[in-house]
Amino acid sequence: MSFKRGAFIVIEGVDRSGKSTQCRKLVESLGVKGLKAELLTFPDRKTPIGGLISNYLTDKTCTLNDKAIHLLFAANRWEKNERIKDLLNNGCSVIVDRYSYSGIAYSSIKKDMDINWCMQPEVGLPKPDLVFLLTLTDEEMASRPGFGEERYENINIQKSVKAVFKKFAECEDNWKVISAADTIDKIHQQLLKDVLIKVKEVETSPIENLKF
Ligand code: Z5A
Ligand code: MG
Repeated sequence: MSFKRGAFIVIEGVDRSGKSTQCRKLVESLGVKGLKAELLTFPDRKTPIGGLISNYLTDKTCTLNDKAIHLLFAANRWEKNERIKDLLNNGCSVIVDRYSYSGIAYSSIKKDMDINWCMQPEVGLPKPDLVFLLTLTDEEMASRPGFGEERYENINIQKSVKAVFKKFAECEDNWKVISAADTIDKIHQQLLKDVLIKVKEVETSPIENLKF
């Protein structure tokens, strides 16, 4: 019997676009269909590096240097490099809630943070087979229940981040833009359909690495 790897799926999008909801539902539905799937979330706040990130996000008085926090977010992904590859190589699909593109988007909108510099620490990480971008119009974004208390949770930052995500979706070959304004179930059915196709499509192809 020939070896079959899992698919590497990422969901990106602005705050409250439903990423975590959709990631959980995908893992659940793949499981129901007898397909192995595991959920990973970035930032992963449970590791020591993730703890520093969580403190930065929740404590707005924390004055960590912009390049330092950028590298911590990237390091938090590198911590999971082997885990992601092991899962994929063991035939388990990996569903990821935010990835390198969030890292690049949220950092590169800051003053004096060059986007090419921001991309470099992500180079060499496993490349997703498919990235879903959940989109909301500015009006829809503003109408979602109030932002929380964390850093970055304001409409101007989210609008700037949305523009970076849009550029990725236009330039990268493996992105699919999905309106996040539909019902949770309708969005899920759309995503699941594409994920099932992707699982079949990549099962015998090598895992690629990110390059920008
Ligand atoms: N960040 C960074 O700077 N650099 C990096 O490298 C990474 C991240 C990886 C924390 O991220 C911050 O870290 C984030 C980017 C930055 N800052 N911001 N903004 P996070 O992932 O921990 O948190 P978040 O994604 O921003 O927020 P969130 O609340 O987890 O959003 P979500 O996952 O997209 O949404 P959700 O939890 O699935 O749903 C939110 C609510 O909407 C919930 O009540 C749902 O039931 C409801 N919902 C979901 N879907 C729908 C639909 N379709 N209709 C109506 N209501 C819905
Ligand atoms: Mg979330």
